[in-house]
Amino acid sequence: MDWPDLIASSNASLLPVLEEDYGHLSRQLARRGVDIEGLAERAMAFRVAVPSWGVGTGGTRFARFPIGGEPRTIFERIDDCEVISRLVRVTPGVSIHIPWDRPEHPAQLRAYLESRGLFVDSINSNTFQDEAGQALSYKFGSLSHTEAAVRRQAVEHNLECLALADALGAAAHSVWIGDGGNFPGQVHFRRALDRYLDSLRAIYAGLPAGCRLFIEHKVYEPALYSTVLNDWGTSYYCARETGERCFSLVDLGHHAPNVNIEMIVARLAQLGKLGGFHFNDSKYGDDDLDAGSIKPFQLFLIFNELVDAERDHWGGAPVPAYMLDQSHNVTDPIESLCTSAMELVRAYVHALIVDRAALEAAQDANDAVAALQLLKRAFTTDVEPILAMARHRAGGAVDPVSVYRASAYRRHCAATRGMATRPGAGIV
Ligand SMILES: [Mn+2]
Repeated sequence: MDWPDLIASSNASLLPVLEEDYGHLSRQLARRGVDIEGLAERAMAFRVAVPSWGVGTGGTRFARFPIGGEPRTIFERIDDCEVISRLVRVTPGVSIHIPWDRPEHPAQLRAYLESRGLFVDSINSNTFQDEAGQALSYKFGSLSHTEAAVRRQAVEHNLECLALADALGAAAHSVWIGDGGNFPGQVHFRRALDRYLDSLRAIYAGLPAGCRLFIEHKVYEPALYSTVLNDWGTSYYCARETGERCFSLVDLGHHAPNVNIEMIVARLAQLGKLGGFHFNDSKYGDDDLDAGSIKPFQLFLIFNELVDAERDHWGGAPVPAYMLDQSHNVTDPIESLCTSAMELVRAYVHALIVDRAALEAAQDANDAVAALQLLKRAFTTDVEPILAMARHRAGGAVDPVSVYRASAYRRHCAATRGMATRPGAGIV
């Protein structure tokens, strides 16, 4: 697939109109004291990691509908991640999942990624299902299990992930557990949390230098009554108790409907424990829809807090890691991941054009209408020309989905890879 050629010829036909729109937006923003070139540079520098598990079709509790040409191995998953990176230019990082992506030779995997301009951004452990041949079951929990031997097995799995993080140069290891109860009375809430924390400390003891430990809370599912790490407050407490390189990870879909997630983001940033994100979107209880597809204003408000927190150096914490975590049931995963990454850049640029001095003045004057207007003014500005120009300047596509469709990449993969038979869903 000659991507540079496909991208160049598509861009050439779109550039005249893009330049006109970019010039118009440039004058519009200049009147507001905003330099469009600075925004284009920030858009080009934005980074979000794509999940290796997201390039295959996901599924629901009911069914999975595979498409032809899905990746069968970690190497084919990386090939698909490379396509996304070539088109949108903001996704060189790949989040991998163990055991689904367990490499036989880590050095070989690392070289394969590097030769494509990619790298492993984070490792994700899996103790929410049983692996073939596994000695003990996680049916009733893993890191918080009532039996010490099961907890030890789950800790050992995470230590294996940390060794891989070290070998692959990953900057973070993310832990999400499915532990919890399905019925009132099933789980002793306080003891289960104590056991989880003990296990977390054992994992933290094996954390390689330069690597951060992320813990991901989730209000429910697969446990449907109570979850051990259920909310951001519990996550903050556990991260603080575990150590200075342990941080809370916010998965946007892991909260109850109507929860003020932007406020959670502000709290964690203020407390110096915001580790990163799993971006996606949600309407009801589903937690893996495409980022920005349901609640774009919420996504903007989250980035508004992030841009603001960056000015205060994240409360002393390292720069948060941005990752996508989605399940693609009815779309081509490559198209979903491309458009989702672009939606994040859009929310970021929208947040960058908020007039922060005016917003603070409105806040100090208790002028609610002015404050909201300032946010809406940024949010309703069509910044697409900035995003498209940034992609073009970085060597990506002005219109990534069109280039992808014109490439017939999936049809090519269907011919070489066939129909995937991978079981299970991609819901994490
Ligand atoms: Mn997640």
